[in-house]
Amino acid sequence: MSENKINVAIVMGSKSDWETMKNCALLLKEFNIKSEHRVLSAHRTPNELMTWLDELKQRECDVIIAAAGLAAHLGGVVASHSLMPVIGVPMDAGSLQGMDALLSMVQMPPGIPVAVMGIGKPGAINAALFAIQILSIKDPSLTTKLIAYRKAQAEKVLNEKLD
Ligand code: RP5
Repeated sequence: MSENKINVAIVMGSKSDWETMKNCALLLKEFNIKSEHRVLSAHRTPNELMTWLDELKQRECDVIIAAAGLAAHLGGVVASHSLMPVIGVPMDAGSLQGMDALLSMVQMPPGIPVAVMGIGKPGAINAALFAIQILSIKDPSLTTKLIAYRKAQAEKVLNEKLD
């Protein structure tokens, strides 16, 4: 196994996406997942993106989470250059409230899949959970943690007090 192995890599198109994607990184941390996050853009830094993807292959990364707004090509470009499962998170970054990014990400041509989550924070949280569920196929300790997470979530809903 590679010395620098990570399980999940988060890439986002701009620093302005970080406020939303922090929710994803925090959840991965809560589950003790080895991860890293980078700002790299399919449009603004295409060469550096390719170099980083090559590094991820060497480091035997398992899953990539790609977040971008506007004409969001990041998830698709990452998926086209790798065989790692790619989870896309559309960012609410412009006048179309993320619908532009959602459609850009989800309408992939057949042959290059991207697993697209919802727009913004809910998508960021679900991207982390989906990545953990993928990793749990080979790591039963993560399944145990996911069961506990869902139990805590259900208890919170059931104990909700209304005014
Ligand atoms: C996308 O453009 C980024 O992912 C971001 O969501 C959006 C706006 O980027 P900035 O102009 O804030 O850098 O590429």
